[in-house]
Amino acid sequence: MTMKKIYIGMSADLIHPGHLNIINEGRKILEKSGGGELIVGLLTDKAIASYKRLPYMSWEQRRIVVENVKGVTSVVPQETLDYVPNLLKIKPDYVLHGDDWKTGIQAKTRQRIVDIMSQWGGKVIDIPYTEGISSTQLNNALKEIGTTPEIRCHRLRRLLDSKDIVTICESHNGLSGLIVENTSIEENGKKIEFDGIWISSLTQSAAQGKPDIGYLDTTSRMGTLNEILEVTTKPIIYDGDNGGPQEHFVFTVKTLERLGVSAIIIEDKVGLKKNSLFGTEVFQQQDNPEDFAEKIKAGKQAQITQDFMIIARIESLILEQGMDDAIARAKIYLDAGADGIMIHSRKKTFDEIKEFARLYNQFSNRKPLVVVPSSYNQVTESELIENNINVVIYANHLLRAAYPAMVNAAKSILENHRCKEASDEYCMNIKDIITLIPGAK
Ligand code: SPV
Ligand code: MG
Repeated sequence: MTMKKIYIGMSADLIHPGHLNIINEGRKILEKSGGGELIVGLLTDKAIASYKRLPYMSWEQRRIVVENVKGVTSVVPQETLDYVPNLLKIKPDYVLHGDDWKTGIQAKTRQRIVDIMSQWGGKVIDIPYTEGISSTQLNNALKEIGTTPEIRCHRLRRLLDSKDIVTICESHNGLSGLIVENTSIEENGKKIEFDGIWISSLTQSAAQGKPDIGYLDTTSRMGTLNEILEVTTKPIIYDGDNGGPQEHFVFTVKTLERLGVSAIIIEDKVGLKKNSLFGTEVFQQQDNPEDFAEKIKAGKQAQITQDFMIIARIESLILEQGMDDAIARAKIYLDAGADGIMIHSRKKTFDEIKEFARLYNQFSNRKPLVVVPSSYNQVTESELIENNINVVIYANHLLRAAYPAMVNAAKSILENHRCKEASDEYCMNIKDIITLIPGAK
């Protein structure tokens, strides 16, 4: 009797009876045929992130769990969603999978595996799907439980390691936080959603009816941040304006880290804060790069974990100081310990950011590059990826979308001297709003 090889591909983030059933069926086959190997192809974070949300546990943590499941003889990384590279290497006799993959988007994947396996006489065995439990259900339950500051904080670094581009969307209160947390679409069988949340100084100020001039104090900003933290699990990037005086900045770093925020972005400006998108229309002064570098260093010394990130935002292009100045500053800030660079522009085209990225990408100590395409909004995520840009922040769109809708409703009530038209044209159903948030009833 020849020793058989069985291959089972899985993410195994939350091991449940469905997984164990498939492994058990594999074990039974091996027992009948006189033994052999049961190899689990454990999908890497990168493979999982290519089609759905990053798993809760890291690959190493998942490996430890799966290795200790009865019947598993070895665990190998499956680097892509596609089984084929591993199958060609291992040439298993059987691939086992839940029979739910016979229909829908996975049917194609299955057929490809059937075809490849036939090259060496291998077979696909479809195991009857275990009803009543699924990873999707468990994931939803986990989302309700929430997360911990440590897990949330670390998540941004994991995303940077596993995704071509990390997508971040602005949120300015609990409700918009829920939208960033829960909105998703299906595209070619993949679930697309935002990876994280931007706490914008502009939209947080605007939502409170204040200009973006650094008027909201840290306590007030932390109030909104807490509102958002309470109802979300995704990683958070906090807009820290210029970080304040160094003596204050170190406290802010510690506070954010304690709350589980993943990163703060601070800009190299001094004096009364004005929104960058005004550019040179208003008086804005850039910080001396050496002084700003000192602030970065102090922040890095203040943080306690390895995970928290301080990202330096360069305002040279906004203030028309030229590309050389922007690049020189990027060097100084990285040398000071910055964990990433955000380069901002108010140009209508992507050109100057593209040029910055080209020069920046040649740095030997390059760290993640962050952009905020509010002005050059035609740029696509694929173009950003082509230019090696790691994080895109959609910095203000939820608030900008909500505002005109509210103005329209207000005008409609005034014009009609009643609220029927506003309700019919601009509003969600009353039943929907009272039950919008889970737990309302
Ligand atoms: C913010 O969202 O507050 C930002 C980005 O800092 S910008 O408004 O473009 O300066
Ligand atoms: Mg801001």
